[in-house]
Amino acid sequence: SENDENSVSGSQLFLPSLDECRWSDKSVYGGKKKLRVWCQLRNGQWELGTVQSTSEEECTIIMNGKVVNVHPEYLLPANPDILVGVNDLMQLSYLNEPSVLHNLQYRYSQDMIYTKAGPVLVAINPFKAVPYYGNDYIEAYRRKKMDDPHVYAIADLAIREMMRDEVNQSIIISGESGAGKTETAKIAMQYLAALGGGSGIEYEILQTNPILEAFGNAKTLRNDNSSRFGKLIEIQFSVTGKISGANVQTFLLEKSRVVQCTEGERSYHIFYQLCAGAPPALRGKLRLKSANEYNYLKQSTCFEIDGVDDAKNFCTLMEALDIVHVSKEDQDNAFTMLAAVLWLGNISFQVIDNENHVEVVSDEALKNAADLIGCSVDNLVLALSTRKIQAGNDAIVQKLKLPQATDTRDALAKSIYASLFDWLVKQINKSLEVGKRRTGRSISILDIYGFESFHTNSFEQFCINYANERLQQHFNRHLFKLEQEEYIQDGIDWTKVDFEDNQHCLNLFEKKPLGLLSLLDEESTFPNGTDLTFANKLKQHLSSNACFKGERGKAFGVAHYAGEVLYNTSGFLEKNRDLLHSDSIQLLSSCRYKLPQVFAANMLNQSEKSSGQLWRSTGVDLQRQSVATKFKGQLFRLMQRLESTTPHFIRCIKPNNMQLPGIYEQGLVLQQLKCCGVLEVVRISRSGYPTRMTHQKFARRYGFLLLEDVASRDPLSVSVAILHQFNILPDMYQVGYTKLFFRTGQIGVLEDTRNRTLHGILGVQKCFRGHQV
Ligand code: AOV
Ligand code: MG
Repeated sequence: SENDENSVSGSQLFLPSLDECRWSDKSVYGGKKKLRVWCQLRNGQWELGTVQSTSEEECTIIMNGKVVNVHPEYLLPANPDILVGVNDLMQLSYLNEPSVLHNLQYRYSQDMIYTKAGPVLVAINPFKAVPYYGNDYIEAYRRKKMDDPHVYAIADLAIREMMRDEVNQSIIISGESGAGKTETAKIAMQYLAALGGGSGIEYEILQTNPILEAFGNAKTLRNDNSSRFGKLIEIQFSVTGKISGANVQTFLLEKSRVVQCTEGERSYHIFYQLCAGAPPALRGKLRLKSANEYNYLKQSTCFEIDGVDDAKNFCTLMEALDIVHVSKEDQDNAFTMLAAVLWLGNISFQVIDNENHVEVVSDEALKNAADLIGCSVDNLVLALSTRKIQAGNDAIVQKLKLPQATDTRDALAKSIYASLFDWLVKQINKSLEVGKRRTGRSISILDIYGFESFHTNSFEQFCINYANERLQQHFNRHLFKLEQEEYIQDGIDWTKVDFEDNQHCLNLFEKKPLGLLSLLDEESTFPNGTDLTFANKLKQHLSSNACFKGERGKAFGVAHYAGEVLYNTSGFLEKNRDLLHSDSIQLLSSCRYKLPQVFAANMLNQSEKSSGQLWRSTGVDLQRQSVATKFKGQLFRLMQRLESTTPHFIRCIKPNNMQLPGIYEQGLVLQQLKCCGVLEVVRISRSGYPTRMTHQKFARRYGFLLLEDVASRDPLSVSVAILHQFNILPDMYQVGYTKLFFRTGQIGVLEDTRNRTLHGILGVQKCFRGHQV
């Protein structure tokens, strides 16, 4: 019934989802004058206006002092003044898009960056220091002296519910790149550390942030400190509510950044920190040069970030590593691996015949790389320029061509870096671990990449958006469940509440054998599979799926809950295979240093463990689980863990793309509200009954509007009389045991009448007084 006969398209595209009151519906609006309305301009922006007169076809509005005639389709009711800037969007009588946008904008202009949307906390990035953090505020929220929405309030609720129910909690933070997820996660950790602190382990937990950010964050075009991995940190508490330990789990680090980097972006912070901040002895040992002398770093001309001191951050990092008990020796080992990666990138090849076969150029880079990973120059040369192929019982050594050699070098660099990252996380976990007991007293904070839709979307976006699709389902299910519980308690019919499920889209990804992931894996195993044959296969098998759209060439579209995204399959197969030649692994395992050996052992171990769902590739390339399958497994385990927790949701919003304070772009905010599902919550509650009022309160508030005398009657029958007199349609409310439940907007109409009647009464009184004088 969302389809209105009158509905038009074009600029009205997103109207039907939230206009809980049809403007053209005379029973609600007919003939009402002086009403405040939102009027949509041609550029999509909304302006506030006042209705002068209405007819079927046209409304006359005063807007910015001018009189304009507008088709009712372009109007939505605005909230009364008293509701401007409410700290919970649920308090709005009208939940339409302009009202929500305006409310958030008003609060943002007052530096009130947090607002509730029912159970969800909306956080708008201030892009400047706001004075709401630190011990005084923590204390205020702990003592409940403060009740404005805040991350602290969410963290506080999580602690209380954890202690009360002995159920694990989770704080799930989502939002676009640069929206403030990582900062928000740190603010939540700050609060938990303050309340649960005492043993000292809280300092260690907080110090994981600079470490993981150094190794897993980078400057991108969207965020100077963009996380290139997903993170779940579980903080465990004792019976008395003190922090006893923690555990960090990471998801899908963006490896490609180690070897390639877009102009204006940087590789991982740690490389620049190391180059700028390593003390002289270390510099000498690692043969370090400045960042702009390394090929992997100089693909972009950006080496520094405004307001960031890489050298100083390197000192901070070393202190943090000390605090989480990574020994000086292991720190040096780790830095050595980083230097090895940088020098690997400077290794070059020389073409030696007309078939493009290569030799490794014997230079400083080759020598340094070999020394740093701890192998002989000869072995490194062999690993980078030849490949062993098994032919029957014989091993043949084949020379590599230029692109293969470059790929081999880059794959080695990427795998060393990714292994180092995993190893580091493991060290951190060892240090934070408190035995294996699950206490039912933990709070997990999830800071994962948000939904992404760019001009061109590749494998990374494909995985990221799949993850968000899973999270969205968790979000829906949970919020929907919450609603239902209250309805059941009050004995009302909740079957009338429905919400949009994204199960179809998840099926498109996960179905076997004909789903996006299965087909991707299948094509990845075919020696002759290419990005184009993959795209064609998708079109061949999935075109009947409503969430799938075949496009020309290598493109395909997916209708995500947050909007349609067009993917380009270029690079999908290679990124999904993520091959590392077994020669490279052998090289690592033959190195004389500890870390390369550990890395090699892990890689071999991984390929053995995954033998169940293996896909095979050519020759002696190592058999491993595909990246997509591995990610899916991780996500499933993540969802299982989250499913057993009481979730608290925070949705971060980026108000502009310039990373500047004070600028609120309506279109951008709206798009995110929709993408990250805030409007969805609003919509869910709209199809439910978000406004609740006890029979008593309702009777007291509106009883005087009744034409009949009800003084002697009980609150319930007074309430019912009010509902009848005001012709509130049966679909619009439900009567519970203790409360009345209303659909959005219904109370707004009653309030309006109440206010006008009150004004009328006051007017009459004034008039009488005039007479008396
Ligand atoms: P993200 O985690 O959501 O992006 P961040 O948490 O890194 O975004 O935030 C980006 C930048 O916004 C930070 O570096 C701060 O400068 C600023 N910022 C965010 N929240 C606040 C706050 N509460 N107060 C002050 N400044 C803030 V990404 O990891 O890119 O998805 O991948
Ligand atoms: Mg982040």
